[in-house]
Amino acid sequence: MKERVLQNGRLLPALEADLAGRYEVHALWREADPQAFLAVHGGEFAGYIASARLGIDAAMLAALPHLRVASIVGVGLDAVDLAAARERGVAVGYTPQVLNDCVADTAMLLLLDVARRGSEADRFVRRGGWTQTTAFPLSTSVTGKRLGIVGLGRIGRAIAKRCAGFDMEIRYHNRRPVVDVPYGYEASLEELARWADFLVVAAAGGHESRNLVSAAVLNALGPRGFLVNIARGSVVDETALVAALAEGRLGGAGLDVYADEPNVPPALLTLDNTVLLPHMSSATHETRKAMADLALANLDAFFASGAVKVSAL
Ligand code: 8YV
Repeated sequence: MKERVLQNGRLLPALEADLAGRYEVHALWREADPQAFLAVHGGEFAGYIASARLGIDAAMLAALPHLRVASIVGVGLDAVDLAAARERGVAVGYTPQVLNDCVADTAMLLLLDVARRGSEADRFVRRGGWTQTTAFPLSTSVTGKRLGIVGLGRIGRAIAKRCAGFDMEIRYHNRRPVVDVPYGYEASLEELARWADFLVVAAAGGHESRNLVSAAVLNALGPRGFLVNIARGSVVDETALVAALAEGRLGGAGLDVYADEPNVPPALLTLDNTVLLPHMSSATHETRKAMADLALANLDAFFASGAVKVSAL
């Protein structure tokens, strides 16, 4: 008999097809009233799968009383109630490592774009600006500049490696210093921002890092500094960020993530010193396939052996 798996939200079509081949999958997103469905059928599922964006919260765990395993497609666990899963004895798999390079590449895309005014220049050419005015304004060099990394985890390190190739001087802020890296540790995020030309946010989301990049940090980064965020919108005080950009207290921002996705603060849309992406840092064919394969392997391993391949607990 095939195990019953609840699928919350759309997934990559190839992953949906693989899941359907192995499990009896029910697509919760097809239900007109998901709560009513769960009230009647919640007890039928042993497995659950969702993107990191949807995760699994305490209410969902409670609605699935016989759940044994949750497979999260992604690395960020801010939408996963790990304590509640642990308490209920639910195994949680996720997909770290396989997306490090792709997310770090996106950090570089944003860093280079916002500094060199790439997207702004593209808009300038498209609206015929080149033929009407003498020159596009100068941009800011990247090579040899100072990079501050907020959160030197797996992705932060991949960003550092890339920036080292641009001869950048690298320092980082973490809750604790990392022992095996050649980069300087800065205990105060505000000091790191004061020192840095570019501040790249790669810290995990969740309540512990909420608004870590505060108004004071943004002011310290200053009118010639640039912020890049490929982590979670919640790590940055978004109201303070919008104000700092609008008032010229911050040089620019390259953002892939926002506090209330998919809603981007309207003020950001009107500013030329922002580069705005739709939370797509892991969204390449190659990386999404690797994430899908690992998410599937986590479910398969659990049902075969009682343990996921890569556990988040
Ligand atoms: C995706 C992500 O948004 O891995 C994460 O934590 O934020 C992204 O890779 C995603 O959840 C893919 O399913």
